[in-house]
Amino acid sequence: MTNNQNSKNIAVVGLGYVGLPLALLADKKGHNVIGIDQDKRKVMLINEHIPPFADEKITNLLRESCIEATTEWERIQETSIVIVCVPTPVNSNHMPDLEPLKNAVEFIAQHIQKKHLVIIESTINPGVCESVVVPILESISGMTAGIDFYLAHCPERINPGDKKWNVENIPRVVGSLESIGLKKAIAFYKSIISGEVKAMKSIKEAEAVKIIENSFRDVNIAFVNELAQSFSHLGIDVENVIEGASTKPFAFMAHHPSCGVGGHCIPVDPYYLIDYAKRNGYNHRFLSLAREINNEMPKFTVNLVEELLDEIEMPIKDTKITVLGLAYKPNVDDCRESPALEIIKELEELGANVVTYDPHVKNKSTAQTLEEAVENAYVVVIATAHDEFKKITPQFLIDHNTSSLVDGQNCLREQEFIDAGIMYEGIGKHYNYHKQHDNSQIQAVSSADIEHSY
Ligand code: SAJ
Repeated sequence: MTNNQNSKNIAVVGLGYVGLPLALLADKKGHNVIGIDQDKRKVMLINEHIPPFADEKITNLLRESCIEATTEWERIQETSIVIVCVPTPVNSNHMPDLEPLKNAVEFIAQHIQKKHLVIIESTINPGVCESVVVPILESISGMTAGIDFYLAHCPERINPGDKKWNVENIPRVVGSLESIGLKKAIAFYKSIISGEVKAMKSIKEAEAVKIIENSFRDVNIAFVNELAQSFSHLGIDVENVIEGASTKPFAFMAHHPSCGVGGHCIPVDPYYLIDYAKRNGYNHRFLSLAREINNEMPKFTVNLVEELLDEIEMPIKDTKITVLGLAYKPNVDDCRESPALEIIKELEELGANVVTYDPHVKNKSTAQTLEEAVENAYVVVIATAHDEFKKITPQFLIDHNTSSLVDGQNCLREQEFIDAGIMYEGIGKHYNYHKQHDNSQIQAVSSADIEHSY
């Protein structure tokens, strides 16, 4: 049997948050998996069954896995399917950066053989497979896509930290240049995935699915972030309004305002469509405006810090401000596009003495404990809703000589902090302390009142 007739041999290129779970799943389902990554340390760790990043499921699967990790592209020749899971970031001007994908495809093109199936899982805008990937594969391999080898796109849907949805049960969509590639790709995913595997009309439609999924999320987050900015002028608690709207059993989907939108998906993917459409004559005003609103949120958060300092007539220069959280979302160690980093940058540009602490990113934190971080801070900002921070009590702040809090994730019960004399600002929960003092004799409705008001 020639190498590439052995349909069990899979190469996964890129062993990060997307590629490693996929490689481990294919291995668990009986495929012979070769993982290819240019990071020698990551390759060494994986071959030692040591997880290269914090993830409980990965740690368990890696313990019993038989996958072989390597930096040698030649190993592709032993396989019949090559799956590309390399990053597709944006650069500092928010323009798509396809270099990692192009580099990987160039190496793959040197080693694919007849009947090879190449699957791109990296998130890309419509048109990339046909206008970027195919030309590279054909020009270097000398073969013709859809005839000598096959190409499909199955956008990744990994959700780091999700306890319910994982690489095995998340439904997938698959598109290809033609029917044989589509059938082969669907057969592969059905051999490892328990969720639905939907065949798309074309490879372009498959590319568009992931982009619109995440653009949908970005515009909905921008919607509530705009409400948060508006309601902070109107004395309306946006989270209470969202809770109220969520009682509608249909046609409403709750999203929540925050200090910003981070990660390698949501704040990135819309730019791929914006750029591609612009190059083809259409200007996505709505997607662009949503990105603009979400990118404003770190500055909006810093403005709340300045307002609290104004209340206590403290200048920001050389004043200790603590930022809790560096990661872009709760209970992960990933800081890509994290709004916390933007908040820190803005505060430092204003001359503040910024102290940071993230229990999941200790190597990048300036403080090594929560207590050390909070001690004598004039303002504490919660930038990430890690479980550890959701346990912070008013008394904890008081014990550490801190009296002002900006809850960038609206993750604490504000009334408890206000009742304890802590100056609290949330995102879209702005309290005008002047008005608060004037109305001090009016007892704010407490959550207890609400619970027992019937
Ligand atoms: N965020 C808000 N408000 C929200 C939801 C999120 O400000 O209502 C912020 C988060 O704080 C974070 C950023 O947006 O900084 C992204 O959060 P996310 O929950 O969307 O997490 P991601 O980036 O891991 O998104 C992934 C995506 N999955 C894939 O692309 C495969 C996304 O499609 C999922 O919807 C999302 O997980 C999810 O639902 O958890």
